[in-house]
Amino acid sequence: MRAFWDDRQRAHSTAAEFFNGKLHPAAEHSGRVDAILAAIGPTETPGDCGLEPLLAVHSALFVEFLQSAHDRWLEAGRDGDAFPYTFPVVGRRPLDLGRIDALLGAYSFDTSSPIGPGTWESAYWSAQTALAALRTVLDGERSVFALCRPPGHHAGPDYCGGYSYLNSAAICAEAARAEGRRRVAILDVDYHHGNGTQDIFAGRDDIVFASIHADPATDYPYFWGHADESGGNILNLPLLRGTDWSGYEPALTQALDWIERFEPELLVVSYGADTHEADPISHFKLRTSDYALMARKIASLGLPTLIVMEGGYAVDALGSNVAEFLSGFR
Ligand code: SP5
Ligand code: ZN
Repeated sequence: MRAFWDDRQRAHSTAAEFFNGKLHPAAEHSGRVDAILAAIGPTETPGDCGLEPLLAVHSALFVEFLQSAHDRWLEAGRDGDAFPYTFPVVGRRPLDLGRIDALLGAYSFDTSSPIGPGTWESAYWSAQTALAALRTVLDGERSVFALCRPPGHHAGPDYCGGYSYLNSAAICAEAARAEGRRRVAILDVDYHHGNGTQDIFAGRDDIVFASIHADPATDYPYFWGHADESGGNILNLPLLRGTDWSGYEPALTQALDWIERFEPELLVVSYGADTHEADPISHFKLRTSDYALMARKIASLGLPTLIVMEGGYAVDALGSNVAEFLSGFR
């Protein structure tokens, strides 16, 4: 399968994330990519589609924030990565000026996505990687892999979080609409609910979003992904911790049937390998060989398919998990 990747996606190299009352080494690091590249063979470098497709999904103020946040952090006399600490739970004022701490809180929903000196560069090229892969699918390739990193599905119209800054899957779904594909489906099989993608597309009649993920009653991102958020163009299928392939497969069947009834012209898959049994921050029990089964079921829809990399933190298993998934599309 053709695959896209850009080395500028390595520039994002934040040291830590904050949860359970302390800093932990960042789970989302470029070692993940080394494992995947070693397992999937050669990749192609994307061209540059510019800011326009990004701005079709994300607000201009948010994009300006991502571009300038770390410089403003340094100008404020700080060092290291820019971290939010004040969150406006009662509503956000439109912030185009002002203190970096206010901006960080206004445009983030958690403390797992600090902004370092290379964050914008990597997020930008992660999105461009996805757009380049999309181009080849629109031009007739059956299925193509975009090795996106940092991931994207937690990033909303004007917020980052969950290691995500720009929502590559959403950017591609919207770009495909702009290119004349009338109906686009997004299937999110990362362990965590794709809250950003849901927020970007809720209420649309031309783009549908189906997500299979850990029940937000027990798992991040907690405030999105509950079954009762389903309706219209959204389908959420939360599953209990401990779910293995026997529990996962029926949910996948349900999601694929739902997608098929929509008769999409393109499928975008947000693929996270953090459903694997060895994942250090997740609690499903999928095995490496299950990813080929998952992929074969998805491929049986017979749709042009763009595969976008999201999470997956068991680095030792990550290369095989991704390769196994891609093998199911052959
Ligand atoms: C793209 C993606 O997979 N983002 C996931 C972000 C999850 N960050 C929340 C980390 C909280 C982890 N709690 C872990 C407990 C480990 N025992
Ligand atoms: Zn995840």
